[in-house]
Amino acid sequence: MRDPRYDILFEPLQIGPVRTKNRFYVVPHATAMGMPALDEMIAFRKARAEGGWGVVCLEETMIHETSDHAPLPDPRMYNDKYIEPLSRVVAAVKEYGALAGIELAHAGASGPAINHREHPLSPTGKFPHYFINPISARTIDRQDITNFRQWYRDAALRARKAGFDIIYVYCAHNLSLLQDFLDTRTNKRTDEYGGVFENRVRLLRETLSDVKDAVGDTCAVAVRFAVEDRRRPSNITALEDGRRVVEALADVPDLWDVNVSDWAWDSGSSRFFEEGQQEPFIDFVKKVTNKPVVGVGRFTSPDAMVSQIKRGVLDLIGAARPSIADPFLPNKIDTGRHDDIRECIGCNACTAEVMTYSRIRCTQNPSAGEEHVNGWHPENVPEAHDPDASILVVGGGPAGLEAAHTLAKRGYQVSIADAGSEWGGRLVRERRMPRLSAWGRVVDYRVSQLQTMPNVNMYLESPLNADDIVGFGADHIIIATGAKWRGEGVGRHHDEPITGHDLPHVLCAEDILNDNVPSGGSVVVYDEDYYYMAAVIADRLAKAGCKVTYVTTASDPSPWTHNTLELVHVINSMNEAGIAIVVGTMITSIDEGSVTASRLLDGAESRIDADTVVLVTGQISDDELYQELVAKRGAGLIRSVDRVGDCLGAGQIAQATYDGRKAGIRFGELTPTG
Ligand code: FMN
Repeated sequence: MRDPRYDILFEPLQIGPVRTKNRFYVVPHATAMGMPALDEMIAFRKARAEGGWGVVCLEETMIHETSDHAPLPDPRMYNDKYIEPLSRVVAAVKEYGALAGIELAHAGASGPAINHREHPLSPTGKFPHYFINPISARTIDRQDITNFRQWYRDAALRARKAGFDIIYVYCAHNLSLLQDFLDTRTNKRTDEYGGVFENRVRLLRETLSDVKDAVGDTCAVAVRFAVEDRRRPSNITALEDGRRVVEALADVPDLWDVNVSDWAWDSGSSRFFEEGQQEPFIDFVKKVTNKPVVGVGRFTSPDAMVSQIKRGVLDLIGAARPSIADPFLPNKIDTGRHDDIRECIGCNACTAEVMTYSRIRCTQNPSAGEEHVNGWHPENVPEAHDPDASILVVGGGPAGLEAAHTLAKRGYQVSIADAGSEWGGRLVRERRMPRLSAWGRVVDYRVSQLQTMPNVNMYLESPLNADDIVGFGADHIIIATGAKWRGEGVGRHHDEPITGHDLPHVLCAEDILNDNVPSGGSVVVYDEDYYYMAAVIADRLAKAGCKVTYVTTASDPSPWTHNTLELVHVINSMNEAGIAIVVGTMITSIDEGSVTASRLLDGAESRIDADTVVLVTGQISDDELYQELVAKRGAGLIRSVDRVGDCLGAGQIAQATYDGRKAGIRFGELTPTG
């Protein structure tokens, strides 16, 4: 039963010539599926429509061969060949009454166009800035401008033919030719498309008018426009040209989809940005235009959504990550099932997959990207092959909780035990570290679900040994005992322990996670893990008053966070905290009061003062119990045993929840391992 406070979210809304059934709007976002994995893309989008979103949009879809982000497989609308395949996405979305949107884009100087070996285009020739490629974009001339306008028109007509209801013109993220024209850093032209504001906005105005002329009688024409460039000083700000663009084109498009650029600020992770963080930049838009406005902000709370609408900030609630984490978010609000919402944790595992050109994934929703490949549904699971079968899950971290939840939903008799006094495994401690509190939602969602299920028994403070487990008599056992951080320094560059690792002033991540924190003095944090942990520990120690030097063999601090769009924010926050950063450097030995460091580039040696050293070089799976049970299985004392998550191989939490789901779905279907 829907709470009447949320009725407003379910009001239909007119967008130009089309009408959305509600205000839940999946904004354009990539899945790294594109044309090569069309069936996967169809299944992914369809799940969002099924979950109740009024509008489901496709990501950046390139209008011409001069524009591609290869190796990222963006969808295309270059020619008529693409109409039929994309019409299948539309049909899948419309099956559930959602409108289908498509974001027609030209990457301008952001894409190297390497797939087609064309020369990328820019207002004033410069290097493509998204990928480092040895090709310069060429300056777009008058004929190119005429062609560009024709490509947009043609692509829009094809999109209409494919059945799309909302057709976008893309001008955001510093990834668009149209944005390159607005920006005085990239547009140095002296003709009527350069110089004064009216000239720089000309191509966007013309393109919007062209697309409206072509398809505006039956399709809504939207513009995705980043009103503020938050990355660097720019003329595009909400006080300057960002606002002037909205004022100048106020009622030209049927819909304003507004955000900030570039991507690392738009899809800002929860470590650095709160829900609704874009409001101060976009809140002027509705005051300037009479057309509907959609905006984003990792919205998962229905109260925050209602507030956006009632306060006149937005008309439609845009979502990328919250819709990835919970495709059924609208339906859950509609039916009053708020506790069932799987809230996005803002970890950006989804962007990481796009950045690494692999199928989209999600920490909270392991079915994301697996709808077609594995046939996984965000909400439904296959029925138990035998509802009397009992399963014991040992370990209550992300993998164990997900396995238990999946199995319990399937109808099995599930027991889950953990030695600790709190559910969450690695997240018990990690969620208390600086900036990681939102990740606790992984635990909270699963525990709150399990606690309501009659076929589930949950046991905390229950350390079980192999004999206990045999005595428990479950039909199947899943071991999810996690991993521990190494203390001896073996890592990416060290195959052997680091000399001096056993000195009393040398700690590892386990110590800091256990709150064994030095109260001051100089500390070297050594990172060979390359993800978040070392930077988070450095932050924790700086907050505790230590003088921190972060040392890594990588060429950037926390280099993998490039993929989660956090790298720039990690560096900024380290600078703000006064943490010294030393990259490309290996610690070769540790002595009393200092470490010896060797620069990878030339082997130059130096000493860095360190009253304390913290090694963050890797993890070791805690799989002793699993190995003992494998032996018991060999002796015929238990029937089957499986292991999941960090116990199998330590990594991202998204991998742990995926493993848990896989073990939960496959039980009864496949012979368990071990
Ligand atoms: N925005 C686009 O305009 N086009 C894209 O192709 C696109 N790809 C994205 C892919 C992923 C995995 C994510 C998370 C975001 C992408 N975005 C893209 C940005 C989102 O549309 C959105 O503006 C941003 O994530 C903020 O919304 P959210 O807080 O609801 O995630």
